[in-house]
Amino acid sequence: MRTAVSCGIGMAITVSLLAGVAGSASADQPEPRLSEVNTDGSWTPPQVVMAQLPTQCGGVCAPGTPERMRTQEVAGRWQFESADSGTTPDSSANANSLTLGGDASIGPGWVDSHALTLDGVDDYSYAENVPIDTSESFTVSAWAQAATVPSGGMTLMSALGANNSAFVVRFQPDEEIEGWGRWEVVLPDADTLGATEIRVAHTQFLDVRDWNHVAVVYDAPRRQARMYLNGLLQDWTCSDPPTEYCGPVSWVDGVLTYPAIGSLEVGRARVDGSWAEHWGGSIDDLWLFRGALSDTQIAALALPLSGVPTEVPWGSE
Ligand SMILES: [Ca+2]
Repeated sequence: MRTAVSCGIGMAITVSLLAGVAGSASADQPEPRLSEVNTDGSWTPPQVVMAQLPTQCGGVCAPGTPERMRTQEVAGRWQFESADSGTTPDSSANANSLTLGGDASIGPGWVDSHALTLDGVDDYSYAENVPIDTSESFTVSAWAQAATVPSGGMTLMSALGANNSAFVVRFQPDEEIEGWGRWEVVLPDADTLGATEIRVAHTQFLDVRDWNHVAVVYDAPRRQARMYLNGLLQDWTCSDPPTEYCGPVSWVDGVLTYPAIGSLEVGRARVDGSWAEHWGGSIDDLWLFRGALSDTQIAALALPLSGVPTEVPWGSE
């Protein structure tokens, strides 16, 4: 896990190093410690020191808890570079392969060489379990491109509960402007029919027929859901002097989520008891993380770079 170095720890190590160099000039002094952690004279890089600190506070972190003190782990990453026996591998340590359903296939890609290709009719991909607790902080991220202008809503991914979906990341096309519309995440507050749904929408993106990077962060301690498009939150600030019109913004506070006990679905959602909203086009480099990634980390994920290692991006708060 990559972790930002806090000023406190970083300074402690720096001071210790300087003290060690100075102390080594005297033969009467014991061999200096070169870090605050080791007793054998070896030095541990700051990012490893940080990784050894307690990080677990899950969904009960007090407001304002630094992000580095919360869990940030890669729970799944699917790069869609290959398929074997109807599955495509998970690059994370969980090795949680996605099953390809319908005529889903591996086609031309955006990140590295290939991507998941879906027909928008009955293709999909899924894992039997959602490898994150969606009632605690989590982050999902993927690249998506529609093959054509969609005639209705299309789902990038969803996480099933018993009765509805803990989250659905979807695109809703505009009825008049071709290729336009809004990206949104739908978050019911309970796994019950008729639960209250909170939607976080984002309307600043490239044409849906271009590759767009979509990311959703649920920050449980803050009860905040954030949606990023191409690495950015939507944030239309008020004019100066302020007017009544100050929106929209792509985050919402006061969001409660529940744990998804069903499957992770890629390219479809469960609507009124049936599979619907099939994605027509391509999906690439899908990540799931435990923990709420920072703006900086989301921006890093939104760079379409090849050969990115499967680890938490640098830049936690
Ligand atoms: Ca790929």
